[in-house]
Amino acid sequence: MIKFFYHPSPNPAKVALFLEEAELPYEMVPVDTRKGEQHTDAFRSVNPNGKTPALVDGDAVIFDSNAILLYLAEKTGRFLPANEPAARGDMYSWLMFVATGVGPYSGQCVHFRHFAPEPKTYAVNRYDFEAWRHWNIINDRLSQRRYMLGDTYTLVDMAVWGWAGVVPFLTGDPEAWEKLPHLKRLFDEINARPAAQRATALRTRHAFKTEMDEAARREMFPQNARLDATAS
Ligand SMILES: N[C@@H](CCC(=O)N[C@@H](CS)C(=O)NCC(=O)O)C(=O)O
Repeated sequence: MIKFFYHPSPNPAKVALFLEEAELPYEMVPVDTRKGEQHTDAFRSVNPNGKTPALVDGDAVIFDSNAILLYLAEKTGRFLPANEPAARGDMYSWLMFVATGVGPYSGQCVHFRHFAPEPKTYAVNRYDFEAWRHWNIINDRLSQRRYMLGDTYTLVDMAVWGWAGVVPFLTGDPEAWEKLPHLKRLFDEINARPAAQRATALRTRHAFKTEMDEAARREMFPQNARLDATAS
């Protein structure tokens, strides 16, 4: 049975959605990152990068959410576009756009807006700008087609869905959804799918730590130890 190393956050969410859409049997293995479980030797032997999600499927070990989506799509032959160069080219481009742009800029936007110490005006301005720029590109694309790759729901929509859920939080803008109506339309459509509801419910299957207290900050932001050492 597939082992799915999970934390209730955007990158694992996309993988949960794929597993549920494909109705693949899996065992959810909680990795409580606010308690530092991503730093254990056991988890590092699965994902040397020490982040969720990760997957073990027999002798295949896969980490990084978008790599896992591709792995599962190839394994099942599902949620992929047509097997011809133009369609596959589109898929790789948009999947990597989410992997290398949407995810990292959104994540840094959350970090600097909500968790970084002052002064942070420069960093918030940069990451807010880049996050909006990426989300607007997705919104524009979705203004012309139902799904990211056209008429068919694919793994790229799942990748987008994982991060879309935190758009109001990461932008800090209560009107974010009004500004991204086409993204909101896709987000609502996917949320209404039974698989998305099961994927979302996964977060309630384990009592994950929710407080971002000092101990959680130490585990999540280990770089701060260097600042403390410099200050003392
Ligand atoms: N590129 C990785 C990023 C993974 C990632 O940043 N995961 C977050 C949850 S969304 C995490 O586990 N954070 C814990 C930490 O940074 O210590 C992916 O797409 O899977």
